[in-house]
Amino acid sequence: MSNATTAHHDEHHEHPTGLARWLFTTNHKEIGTLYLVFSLIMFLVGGAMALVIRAELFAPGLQLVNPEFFNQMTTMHALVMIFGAVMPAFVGLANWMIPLMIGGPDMALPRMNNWSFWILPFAFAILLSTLFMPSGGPSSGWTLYPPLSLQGGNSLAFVVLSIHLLGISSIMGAINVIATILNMRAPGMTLLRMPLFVWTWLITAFLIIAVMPVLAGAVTMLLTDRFFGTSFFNAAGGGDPVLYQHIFWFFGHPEVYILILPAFGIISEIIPTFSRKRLFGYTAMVYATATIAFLSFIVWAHHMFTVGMPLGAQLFFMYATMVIAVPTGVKIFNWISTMWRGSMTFETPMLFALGFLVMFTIGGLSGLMLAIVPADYQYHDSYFVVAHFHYVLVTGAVFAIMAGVYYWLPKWTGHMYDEKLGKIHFWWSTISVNVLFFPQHYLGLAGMPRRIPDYAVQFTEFNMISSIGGFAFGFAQLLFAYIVWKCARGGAPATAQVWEGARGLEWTVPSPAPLHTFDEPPKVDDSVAVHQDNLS
Ligand code: HEM
Ligand SMILES: [Cu+2]
Repeated sequence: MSNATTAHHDEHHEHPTGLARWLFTTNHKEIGTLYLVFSLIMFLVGGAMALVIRAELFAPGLQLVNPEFFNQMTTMHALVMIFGAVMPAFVGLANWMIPLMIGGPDMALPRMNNWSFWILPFAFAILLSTLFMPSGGPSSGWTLYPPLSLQGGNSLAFVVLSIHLLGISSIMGAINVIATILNMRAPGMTLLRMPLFVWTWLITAFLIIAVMPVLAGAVTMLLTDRFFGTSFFNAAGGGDPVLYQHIFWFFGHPEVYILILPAFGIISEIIPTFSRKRLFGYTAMVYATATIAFLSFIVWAHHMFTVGMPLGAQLFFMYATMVIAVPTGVKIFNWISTMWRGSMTFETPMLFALGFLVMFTIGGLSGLMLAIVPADYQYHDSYFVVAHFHYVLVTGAVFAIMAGVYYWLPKWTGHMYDEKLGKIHFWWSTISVNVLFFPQHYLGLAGMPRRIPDYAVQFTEFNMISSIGGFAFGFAQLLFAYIVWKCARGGAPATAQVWEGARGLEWTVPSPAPLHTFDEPPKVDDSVAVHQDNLS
């Protein structure tokens, strides 16, 4: 295969520098960097909010913040982490890697790409500014359930506006991903030769387009109920607050898969590389991803078993939810089989991928417990739910993002990161994250409710342990920011292939990847295809 990377293109048009370069860029790599840097900042902002929560919960009673502010912190923490940290990180990785992986010169819609990103800082400026308004920020939880969410101040209007902006950004990003994957592949890069990260993103993009408008509809109805006299969710006016929960979770459950499917893709890239084998069961992985995406549309009411729905509905949603464990199990099985008898090494990306494998599975198992209706009557709205979704989102989604950052950082910067610090970061994070979240299972089972600033004294010890873990985990992430910064500044030069076992087009271009790659499409055949079931 010819190395199609050419430097000549860079001279054609002079490239703006400084602020203008970043404001007006249409280059997928620069936009990818913008997304990733933005995501890291939001991760630290959302993390600071989490530490406010954990500091208050260190001991029973009210010490540091008043309950109003505490509720704003739980709400904002979730919104910032979901829409500001995890989703933009995946979009950043998509921008950087999808064109490189499919042998395309850029994203299909570069100007829209610029706009998708630049909406984000404005959306978050609006959202975060509500914290400084007289009525304070949103405090009803990220789910914004009425009637509670309608009982706050006028800042709700700003929250709704910011959610609309975030939705617009996500939908434009998703359109771009789909258009890129369907149109920009190099000749020979058939759909079933695409790396799994590309596949999982293609499917995720359809989920985004399908459900972000549903969220927009739900919050618009909140807006009109609050400001324009409608009664969609107001029983006194003929409406129904449970309707909101149905609409919200029709968005919300697919949303949790938007937050995890690209993570599955990253893990599917890393495990074969460090096992020096091809991915086991490539086609099954593609079908499992599509199956999970389909099922994610028919399980939403497992978030609302306790609202008083018919038994038949409870049974349907319980069994449908459990069925998701089947394709998820296929994935776990295939990752393990990929490692089986491989020549494994344990560099930092692989450590994070293995941490993902073990701890995401713990989150999946607690999810299965929650899916059992009579059990959920006990667990619902308790700290057990908090433990569940942090295992799937922090040790799942966030660990996968970190694995991906360590994996591709040498390709982006041209330098190796500090492996020793990376390993310290992994072990420090892994130990502290379990100290942080594992005790929360017991707190929930023992009856501690979620979203409260104060608790009964018998919960003290486990809350203290959890808070200590929280601060330790938080400081570990400052180390992460330092490692990334240090790697961007310098370090041992990286080769084009970077990792001995790495396969795929992204490893055929030099490190750092030049601004323009694959101006002339590479030729792709089975020898370049990353994974093919019928190959050894
Ligand atoms: C085997 C897979 C899974 C099952 C069976 C499952 C099941 C459940 C159930 C039944 C609940 C509702 C608990 C309650 O409120 O009483 C729940 C909550 C939640 N799950 Fe999962 N889950 C799974 C995977 C995931 C994944 C992959 C993610 C995200 C990456 C996720 C994120 C969440 C979140 C964020 C909540 C809490 C939502 C809220 O109330 O704010 N889950 N899960
Ligand atoms: Cu769900």
